[in-house]
Amino acid sequence: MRDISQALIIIDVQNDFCPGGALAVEGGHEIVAGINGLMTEFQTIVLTQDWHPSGHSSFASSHDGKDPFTETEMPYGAQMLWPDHCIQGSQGAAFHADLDADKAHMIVRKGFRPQIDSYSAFFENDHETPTGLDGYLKTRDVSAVTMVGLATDYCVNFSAVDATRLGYAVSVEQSLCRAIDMGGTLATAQDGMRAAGVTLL
Ligand code: VGL
Ligand code: ZN
Repeated sequence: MRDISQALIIIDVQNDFCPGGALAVEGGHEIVAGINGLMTEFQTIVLTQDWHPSGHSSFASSHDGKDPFTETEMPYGAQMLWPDHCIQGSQGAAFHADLDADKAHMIVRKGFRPQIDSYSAFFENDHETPTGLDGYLKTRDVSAVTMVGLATDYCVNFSAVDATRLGYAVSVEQSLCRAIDMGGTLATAQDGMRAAGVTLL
C-alpha cells in the first residue's frame, strides 16, 4: 500500500473514449484491468468524468460550417473542436462498465460550463477557473499524484502539467494511458510534460 500522501487520479475512463464511443481512443478499453489493479495500492482514488451539456461549445456541431478535429478561436485561446461526446447522463459519459468505479473516493466532473472546455482535472481551459480538486487533495494532505487514463495527449497531459504547477510530485503511468495522437500531439504532450517536471513511467 502506498503512503497516504499519494493519490491515484484516473482521467476520463468513459465509454465515449473507448472503441465504439463518440470520440474513441484506440485501445482505450485495454487499460481498464490494469487501472483496477493499481487502485488497490492507493488510499486516495479520484476519478474524473468529462461531463458536457448538449450543444457544448467544444462540439464542432455547435459551430456553423466547422468539422470535428479542426481548431477555432475561443475567448480563452485556441480550442480543438470535437464530435459530440460525454453528454451529461448519457451512456457515453458513463464510466467503462469494467472500471471499479465503486472504489473511487472522489469524482470530479468537468466541462459542464457551456462556454468553456476543461481538459485538466484542476483548471478549465482558461487556466484559471478551478475544479476544486486541488483543495480536495491538499486538505487530505496529498502531495504526490499518479495519473492514468484517457487521453494521454489531452486530459492526462493538461492535468499532469497543472499538477506540477500546483506543487505536486507527478508521475504518469503511460502503460495505463492511451492517446488520440493527431499529427504528433502525443510527442508534443510528452515533451511538454517532461519539461514541466512530470515523471513519465
Ligand atoms: C478529452 C477531448 C475532449 C480527454 C475530453 O478526455 O482527453 N479529449 N474532451
Ligand atoms: Zn470533452
